[in-house]
Amino acid sequence: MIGKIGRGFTRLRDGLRKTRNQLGDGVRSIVKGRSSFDEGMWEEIEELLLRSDTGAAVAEEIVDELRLASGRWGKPDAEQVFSQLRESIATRLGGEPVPLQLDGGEGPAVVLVIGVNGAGKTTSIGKLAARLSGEGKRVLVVAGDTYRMAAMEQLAVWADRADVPIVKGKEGADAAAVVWDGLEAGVRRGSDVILVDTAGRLHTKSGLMDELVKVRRVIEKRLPGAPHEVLLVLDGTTGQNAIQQARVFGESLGVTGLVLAKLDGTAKGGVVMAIRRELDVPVKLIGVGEKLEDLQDFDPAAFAEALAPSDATPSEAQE
Ligand SMILES: Nc1nc2c(ncn2[C@@H]2O[C@H](COP(=O)(O)OP(=O)(O)OP(=O)(O)O)[C@@H](O)[C@H]2O)c(=O)[nH]1
Ligand SMILES: [Mg+2]
Repeated sequence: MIGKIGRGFTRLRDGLRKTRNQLGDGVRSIVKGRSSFDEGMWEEIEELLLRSDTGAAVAEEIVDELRLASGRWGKPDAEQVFSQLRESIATRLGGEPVPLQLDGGEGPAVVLVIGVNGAGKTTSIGKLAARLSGEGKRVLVVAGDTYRMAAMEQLAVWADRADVPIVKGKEGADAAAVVWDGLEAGVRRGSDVILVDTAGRLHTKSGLMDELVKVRRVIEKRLPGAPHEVLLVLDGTTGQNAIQQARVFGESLGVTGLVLAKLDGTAKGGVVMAIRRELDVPVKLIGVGEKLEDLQDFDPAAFAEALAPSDATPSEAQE
């Protein structure tokens, strides 16, 4: 896999270690030492897939594909099985990456970032700001989570690290008003991209959805054509629960892309396949760690490849 070998791929592989230990290494140990394909083996593989949160339908389809392919193989061979597994996973993930739409035309591109509390919104914005700024884009972040001082401060720390300006309001200020000011500032400064952070939980009586819908409307009004992206951040460690959240947000807010955060913290990385199957929205970014460089474009082929069993080198064998 020349071309995939690089720093980004190494980080991806490291970040997906838990899922890989379960899936890639798991399949290898199931297949190793067997002299023939038997029912028990398929069941064990299906069980592994289920444990990584692919969902029942995906697990069944993948096992069917493996079973079919096994007709061409003489006897169980871990490498052949994984190679088919990788192909099945990549197919489930939908082939080509879907890039972020960051072309704002005449004005800035606006990216609205939403999700339940603790999903990883602020962290993902910080990482994205650093990356885009590193690519030479003029980035502005807007602290639309006005309910907690700490939330605005957290975004300010990220903005500082990424070396990009931030617009924030007073604690308890109307989020939509702060976002309006943020867009004004972005237009005035000639920003290329405006990243808008939002609250995950409100400390007032109004519902979160109502507030987010209002923020979205303000963006539409201030900049026709915006928001260019509405990114829903999902916590990868919640597995299948993420799908239900995506449905709720998707209905009211016109989500254009998913960010699956914290994949490094879970063996349930198979949930990406379930998401792809159940939802019409593409996964655009994945979070594989807490550092600035740990937010990656989601690439189905690289993701599948990163789940390949580790060579049992002493260091990896110990993990
Ligand atoms: N390991 C790991 N941790 C992450 C990742 N993304 C976010 N986190 C951590 O998850 C926690 C919550 O992240 P935040 O970015 O504050 O989440 P949020 O959605 O902004 O939360 P609220 O503002 O409370 O709604 C923090 O401790 C982050 O460091 C990731 O990709 N990997
Ligand atoms: Mg936050």
